[in-house]
Amino acid sequence: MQPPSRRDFVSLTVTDSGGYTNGKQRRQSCWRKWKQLSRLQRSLILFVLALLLIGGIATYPRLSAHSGGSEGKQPFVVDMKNQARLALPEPPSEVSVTHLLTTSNSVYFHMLSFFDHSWRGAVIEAECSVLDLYFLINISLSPAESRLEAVREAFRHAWKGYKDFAWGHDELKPVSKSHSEWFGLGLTLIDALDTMWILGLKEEFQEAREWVDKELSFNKNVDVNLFESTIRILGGLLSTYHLTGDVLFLEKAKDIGSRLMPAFSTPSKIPYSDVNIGKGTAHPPRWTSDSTVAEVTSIQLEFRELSRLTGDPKYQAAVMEVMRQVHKLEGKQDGLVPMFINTNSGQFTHLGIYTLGARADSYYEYLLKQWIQGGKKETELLEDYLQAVEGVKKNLLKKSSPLGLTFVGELSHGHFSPKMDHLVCFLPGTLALGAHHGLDAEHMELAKQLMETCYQMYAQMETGLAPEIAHFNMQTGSAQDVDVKLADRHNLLRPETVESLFYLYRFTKDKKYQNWGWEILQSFNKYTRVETGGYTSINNVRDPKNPSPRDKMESFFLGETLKYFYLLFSDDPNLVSLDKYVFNTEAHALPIWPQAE
Ligand code: DMJ
Repeated sequence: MQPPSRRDFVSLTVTDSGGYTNGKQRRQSCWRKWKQLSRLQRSLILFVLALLLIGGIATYPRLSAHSGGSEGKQPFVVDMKNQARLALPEPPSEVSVTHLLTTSNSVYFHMLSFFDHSWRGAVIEAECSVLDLYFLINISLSPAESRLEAVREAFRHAWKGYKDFAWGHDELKPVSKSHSEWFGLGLTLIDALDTMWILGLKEEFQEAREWVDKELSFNKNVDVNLFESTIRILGGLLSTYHLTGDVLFLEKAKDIGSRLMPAFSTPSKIPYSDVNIGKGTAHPPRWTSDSTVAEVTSIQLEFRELSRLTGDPKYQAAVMEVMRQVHKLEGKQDGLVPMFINTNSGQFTHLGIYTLGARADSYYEYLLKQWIQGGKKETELLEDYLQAVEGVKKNLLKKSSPLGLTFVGELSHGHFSPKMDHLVCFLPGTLALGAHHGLDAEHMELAKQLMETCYQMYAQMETGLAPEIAHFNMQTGSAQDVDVKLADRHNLLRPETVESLFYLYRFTKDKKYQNWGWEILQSFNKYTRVETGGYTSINNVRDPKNPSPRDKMESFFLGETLKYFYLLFSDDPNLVSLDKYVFNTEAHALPIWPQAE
């Protein structure tokens, strides 16, 4: 057994090297060791074993029931707060009584916290007789490792639900143990591919690869949304290709990419929202000829990369034409764009409403990220981004009461509304990324302020989970900064805050960002985890007694939220280096183009 890596990491095991069942030999060896100990040592051990036995017996049935039955004698750690079970890779194989003796104070300390359920990482595997008792206390996982393992465990749990009830379909409905179809293309599976790779879940990845190889076909008479299928499917396949080097994913990416191209055949060259990938036809939604600004300006990273990989410039040309037109359009306010654009005229419509939330959000994100992707040479993109940040500062930033949180509101025909979508929480991360790539240090200061606000959108809710939309109080004397309207109380397992926490932690190394993320992960586990597998979006973040499951696990929970949790808890700056990759708006990593090009 390895010595504990920290004083408070103690292992007490009574085992043998050959397994768990050869009682006689082990008993003899333990008995010999036992007799060599002093009376004080024996009393101490007996005292701790008695405590462990009581705690283990009291806790085991509940934990075992929660975790869905027995896995034989495979040791496992239990995260007491989340009631989650983390399997240990290898059974320990040595007696380590000395560790107990030399660090008995910390053992005692941990036993206390174990009993009041505040310590995450107690042990649990008890058998009948004292000498057969097999206890493992804490295990040598460092806090960082155990957080990473908790994310892997959450992913496995989500994946189990998807595998059992929704395999090959778009989304899991974890409560009804069924699935829903959007495009009929295995959306969750594709969105999750690179997450599995990054988390090191090789078996799960191989199964999914097998499905992509054998089952995934884009030759289907289905309408897909251009933006959603670009960011999730094309982005997911390209990212997985880059991380793994497996050309299967590149071939699939080329296939879907070329099938999406009919969307650009419009009078204005501003693409339609929907494409039939089987028939090769495209159309706007039934009720309008408008497209959403965020949608037509957040497909560029993926199509540009497809051109670079295939050597065919048509993909890049189509999406850059959109950027060229949007760059010079009338109707912006200080760099802020309206939410709609017409596919016939190529003009903005519904002028006068400005938001960093739904329908505009990723326009701003992709200005910066395209500039980074292309090696920081495309100055128009940078200019538009910098102007937009100034536009946000001038028109949309205000402070709340009582905490004085900086938030981003909305402007409607000159009227300010203190409404902030959770979607806006991508902004701290994007601002921090820009500062990392050499933009004004003030951007980082603003990023930090907004990060605190996004965290408070979670912390001030009774479940610890943010609502879809928050309204900020600005009157002095308000009791709370964040108000939530009845219709806005849902949480869809969205990633934006965790995403920004990841960027902020990467660049500042301030542990508070990891700790905030840890709190959020625990809240997800407490209120959205479905026992039989999967996580569900919920209707009411203000009612911990009845958060009211909506019975849907969005693909971005696996594609983005869990991936960003993992990256947040990792201290390795080279785990998807931000100097080599840029994440698309669905958290799929695309390479920053080599400078020589
Ligand atoms: C994801 O599909 C993407 O992050 C997109 O940019 C916004 N909406 C969801 C997640 O909230």
